[in-house]
Amino acid sequence: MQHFDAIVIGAGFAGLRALHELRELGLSTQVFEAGSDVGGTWYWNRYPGARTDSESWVYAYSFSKELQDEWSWSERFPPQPEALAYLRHVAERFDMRRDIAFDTKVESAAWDESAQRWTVRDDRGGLWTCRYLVTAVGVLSTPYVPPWPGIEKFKGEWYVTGRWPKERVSFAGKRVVVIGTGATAIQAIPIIAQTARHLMVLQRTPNYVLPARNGPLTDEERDAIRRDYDAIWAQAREHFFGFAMDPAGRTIADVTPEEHQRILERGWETGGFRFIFETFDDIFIDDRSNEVAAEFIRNKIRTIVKDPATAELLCPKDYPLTAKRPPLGHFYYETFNRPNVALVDVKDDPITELTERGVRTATREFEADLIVFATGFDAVTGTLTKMDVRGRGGVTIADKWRDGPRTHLGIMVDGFPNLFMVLGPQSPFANIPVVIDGMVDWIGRAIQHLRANRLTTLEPKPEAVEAWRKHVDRLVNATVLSKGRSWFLGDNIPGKPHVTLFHFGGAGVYRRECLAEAENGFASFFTS
Ligand code: FAD
Ligand code: NA7
Repeated sequence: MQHFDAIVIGAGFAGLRALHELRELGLSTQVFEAGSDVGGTWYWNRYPGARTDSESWVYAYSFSKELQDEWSWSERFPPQPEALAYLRHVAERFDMRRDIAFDTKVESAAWDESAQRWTVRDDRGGLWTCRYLVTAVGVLSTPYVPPWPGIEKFKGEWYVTGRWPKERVSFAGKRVVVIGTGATAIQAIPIIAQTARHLMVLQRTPNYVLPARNGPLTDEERDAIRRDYDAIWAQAREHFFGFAMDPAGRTIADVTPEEHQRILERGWETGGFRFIFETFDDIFIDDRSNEVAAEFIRNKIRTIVKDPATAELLCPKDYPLTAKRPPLGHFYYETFNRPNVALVDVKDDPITELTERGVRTATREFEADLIVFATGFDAVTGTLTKMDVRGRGGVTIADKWRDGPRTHLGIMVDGFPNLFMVLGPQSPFANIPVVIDGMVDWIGRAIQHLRANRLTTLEPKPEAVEAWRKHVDRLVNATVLSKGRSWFLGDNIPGKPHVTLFHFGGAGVYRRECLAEAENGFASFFTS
């Protein structure tokens, strides 16, 4: 049984960042990755149209000036192959592959009380031990497909977006059914529509889709980004959602209704999340402001989509803007003006089964040659609870979190010493590279603290975990976010507890909360 100072599970954005940090501390580190390459999200999500919704210049690492200087993004919102190429470049640039075991899934990890170590078992028969276990398993890494009966009867092709094959999938001449209208489907639908004979979109809940306004970056823009990287990162670290944007500096109440429309129009044309963050600062905390922005979007849908019945179906009406994560569209609404595309509302006529010919709802059957399941993920907790992770006394993390996750800082769990989660539940909902950077930095500090003080274990006190739960609840309740049904509240999966899975207090605030813990000598933690 080989021993490492640290084992990292996952070789996506978080796992690579963690490996870099642990190496800098001089720790022997082994990474296990279920996929055949680095990339995580960008390795698995190869569906047509997949690309980031974060602007490229902040969807990157900030730990190396040289890396920043040598990498050039081609577009404002890079496509999946480019995001994957970036992570491959990082792995090679920092000679990371030698410490990563690919095609190796960690099945279990158990805290060994007597040895004060973790024992880790993989699916190839490997058994390992480590002092520090770092999970970097992703918040959107376990796809969810509702358990409809009948898939084995279906005679056509079918694909799950989060497990898209490496081989090219052709839609040409086919009758395609897409199930779902979340961020993933909204990226895929316009591309599939270009070649499918017919595309049927089965929608349960419409989304507020913001236009991405994607485009290539010019050489001048790229030079400017490189020149300004320090300022860009300083801005992103402070921004509530980790983007390089300044607050709008105004609320809806500050200006006239005519001004509302002018400002929102400018935000709409600028594209991306700037529609929300550079228009009015109270969109996601004030119902009235939210409704002004929401109605603006509904009116845009009614203007873009020519068939009035389809337009009304596409208009979200029973939850506020941002109460579901707003997707970015690349001519999404325009796609419904194509003669080969149809939208069907399955809210009151739910899908019941898959048949030999296609998809059946309570009252209808939709024939298909190809079905795309864009039905989301068992988000945030799913990947961790499906692994057999056992802390003190053999308690599994799935049991510990039966009524919802319990963590301190979204990084550590009481009863699970030296288990460090990058992007654990109750960590910030924000542009993820910014969050990962702060979390991994904190993990590095915690391990340094242990080593400098000749300590072996770190584990949060139960009262700190309870206080963090109350804190994240308070934060979400101060926003409009709790007024919808969303995967970030566990609502997308029947039976999953309805609890907030994220910290909605802002990326900058969170970073300071973490730093305060470190500077306070880790007072909320037991050490031994
Ligand atoms: P992942 O990239 O999910 O990597 C986790 C890795 O862990 C996977 O490779 C998985 O195979 C591996 N793993 C899991 N369990 C095990 C196990 N038991 N054993 C071994 N390996 C295991 N975020 C943004 O901030 N901006 C965006 O624009 C954005 N766009 C997105 C678009 C899509 C389509 C999706 C699905 C997500 C998007 N996200 C975005 C969120 C995205 O997941 C993160 O930005 C980021 O990629 C997460 O990195 P990660 O390393 O934490 O997790
Ligand atoms: P989402 O946003 O969870 O979207 C899943 C979609 O699938 C959504 O439209 C769901 O409708 C739909 N869905 C799920 N279950 C059903 C059933 N039973 N019947 C009909 N429709 C269903 O996942 P995505 O992959 O699109 O996006 C997740 C994140 O990945 C995204 O925010 C980005 O960060 C990347 P619902 O809304 O639940 O009614």
